[in-house]
Amino acid sequence: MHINCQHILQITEAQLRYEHDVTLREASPQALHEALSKAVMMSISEAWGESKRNRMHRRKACYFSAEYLIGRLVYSNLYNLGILDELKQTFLAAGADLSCLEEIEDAALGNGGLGRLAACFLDSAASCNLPLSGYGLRYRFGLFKQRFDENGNQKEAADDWSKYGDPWSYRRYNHTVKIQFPDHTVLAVPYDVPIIGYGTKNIGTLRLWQCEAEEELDFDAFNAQDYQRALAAKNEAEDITRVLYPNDSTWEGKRLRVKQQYVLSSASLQDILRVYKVNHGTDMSRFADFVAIQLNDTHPAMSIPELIRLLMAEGMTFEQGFDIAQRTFSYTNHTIMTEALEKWNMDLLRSVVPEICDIITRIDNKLKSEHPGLYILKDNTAHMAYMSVYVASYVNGVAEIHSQILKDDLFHQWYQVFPERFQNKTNGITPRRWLGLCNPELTRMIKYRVGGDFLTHLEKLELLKSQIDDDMVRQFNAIKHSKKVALAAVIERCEGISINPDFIFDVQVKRLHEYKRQLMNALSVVDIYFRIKDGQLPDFHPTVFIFGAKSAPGYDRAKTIIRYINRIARMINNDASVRDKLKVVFVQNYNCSYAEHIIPAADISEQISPAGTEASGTGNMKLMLNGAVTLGTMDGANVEIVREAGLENNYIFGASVPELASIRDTYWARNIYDADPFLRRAINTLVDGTVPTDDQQRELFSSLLDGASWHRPDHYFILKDYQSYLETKLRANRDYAGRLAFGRKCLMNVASAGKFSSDRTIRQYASEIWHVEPQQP
Ligand code: 26W
Repeated sequence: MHINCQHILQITEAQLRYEHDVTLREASPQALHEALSKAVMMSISEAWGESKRNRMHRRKACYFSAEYLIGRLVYSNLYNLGILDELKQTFLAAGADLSCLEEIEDAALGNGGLGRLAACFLDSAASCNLPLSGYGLRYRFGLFKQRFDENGNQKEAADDWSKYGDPWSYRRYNHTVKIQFPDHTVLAVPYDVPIIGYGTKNIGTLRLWQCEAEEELDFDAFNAQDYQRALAAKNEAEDITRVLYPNDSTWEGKRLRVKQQYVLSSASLQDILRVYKVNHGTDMSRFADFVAIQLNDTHPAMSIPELIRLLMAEGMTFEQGFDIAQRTFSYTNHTIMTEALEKWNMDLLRSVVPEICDIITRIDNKLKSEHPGLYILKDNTAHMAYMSVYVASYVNGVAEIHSQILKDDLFHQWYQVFPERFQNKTNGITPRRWLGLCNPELTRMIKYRVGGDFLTHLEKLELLKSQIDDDMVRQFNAIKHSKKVALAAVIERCEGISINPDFIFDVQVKRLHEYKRQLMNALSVVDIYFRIKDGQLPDFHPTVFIFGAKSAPGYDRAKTIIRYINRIARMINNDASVRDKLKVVFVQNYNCSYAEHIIPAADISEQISPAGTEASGTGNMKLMLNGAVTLGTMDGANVEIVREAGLENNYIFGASVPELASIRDTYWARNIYDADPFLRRAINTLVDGTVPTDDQQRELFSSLLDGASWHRPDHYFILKDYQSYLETKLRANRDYAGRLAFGRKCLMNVASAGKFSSDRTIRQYASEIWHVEPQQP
């Protein structure tokens, strides 16, 4: 698509004049953002409409997801349009520096991996000209903003991401639909976000639903001066999409969440049915020939009974509706942690969506008559994952090892009955945002060697392998250093901590969860700290350990771990005797935009979950693509990362899935504690006053050594894996001194990252699950 930068500048200036009453030079970042974004929206509108018309009569796929972690859109959209650099020049010449847009807030309409994956998939589908539309919810407040108080506690604040406007969406009130609940009806109003493909005219659509009341104001109540009641319906409706639930991997059976899920399901299906009728007429029997729907985990699983309900309202029988639903839906599982699996109490469900309950009951009856032994309903509880497996055409995990565990373990009985349904789709990431945009320096180096189109043909990275020589390694090392200098400036500005770019940057960034073992990382840092002070690690290469993580606000253990790491950081950073060796930084409010600074600067990527717990991981892929080596376990996508890049170029440690399975019931962490004085000294800092202690740290300590009523000691095998972890970490540290040999390992990782493009993943979904074809715009 050709977009004229001078033209964008002119429209931006006009917008600024009549919407904000300022000149380009006077404009605030927010005003500039709004005006510039609107100018771009105008200039893509024709291509967007054309893309929609192109799709009308063809088979298409819809992605249903409660989360889209799209982050900041302005740079990535300009990047995908191919005008970012030129536009920066054009604006600079006119007196505006677009780097001020770094101040624009992220749209954090997701928690972590699952939400970011959905965003990467949309980028890839648009770039690959695949007919995919996203459906989701437009939360007024996204994932909370995080800061740390003076004691290192996580404090949450509301994320009012659209308070200065949301120029990257159009409100489409004419496509509003009604959602019925027993006691009231609400409106779902769609907001459409363009998904701009890279290097193509094709523009996809993300449609986000916002709940509003049918009647904003009850005038009778207002006249009676009862203002509460006058606004009650408005508030009750808007409450539904008021806030994103900040839970990641722990499930809570909340009423409002049922409502959110039902709105997502019903509004999206009503919309799809409306469009189907426009394009294909009123014969609904061919619905599944034209529409495939992917359920991003079970959060949108109520779509299954809802589609059957809507088809029955059109005159079909239950059996006919079921058949169409079965041919329409597929289901992706993203976690095997049992505490994350959605199980709704039927009384709660019935009080919010009674008709959905009736249909779930009929689905369950059908299942039990066909396959005694399998169930969806048990003990008055609906198991949403089981319903999804039963009705879906295909069920997939998100990395090979994860898909295998689904078959062997979580869905074993189902696999025996429906073996042909089970697939794997190893996750991926969009190389545009996670290399092209965040690391233009490395992108330029690679382009020069493998060709300009590698960001859409990431397998071409392989061509680097035969070219890696000392010159190239030096060039890579220089780029890495420059990205470390840049990150150091960001950290200085945001955290007030200065770090030395000559240190190793060891990075663990991801949601805080016990299974991700940030605590194990922290314990190793404490251990290393004491050993340095004891003079035992004379050759230790100076290292800064960088953490970034949000904890679910109600997850007390995770919050305790954050505070503990902050206490460790304070102790170490204030100890002048290790100043030239060690630094610990826990960045505040880790999000997409922070990731875009941290990831290109990392030397070592920590991916340290116990084998069999992390479904895939996608941060591991982003770090690999930017030339970090992985310090990790044989878990999730790490398995495939080391298969591609070589064991010798990464740092793999810890017990395997079968090893952990075989010790699960007999493992006694305290034996390891008693036998290892170094580990003991590190663990003791939770309780011995080395850093401030408290009841929660004591509880954490005893959860490791004694367990609790609901779990065995050291549930996530920190002590079990510790020794091999520390050894491997120290080996990586020693290897780093050989700057050329280490840089070669980094480059081998870059060159092996081709598989992890989400272009590859989305093409596999398109051909093996959705059966949709790319279409030239
Ligand atoms: C209902 C509470 C809840 C919320 C979110 C339960 C579970 C989730 C998600 C499934 C958590 C999540 O983001 N899972 C991550 O999905 C990524 C994309 O597939 C994987 O790479 C990560 O390994 C997985 O943890």
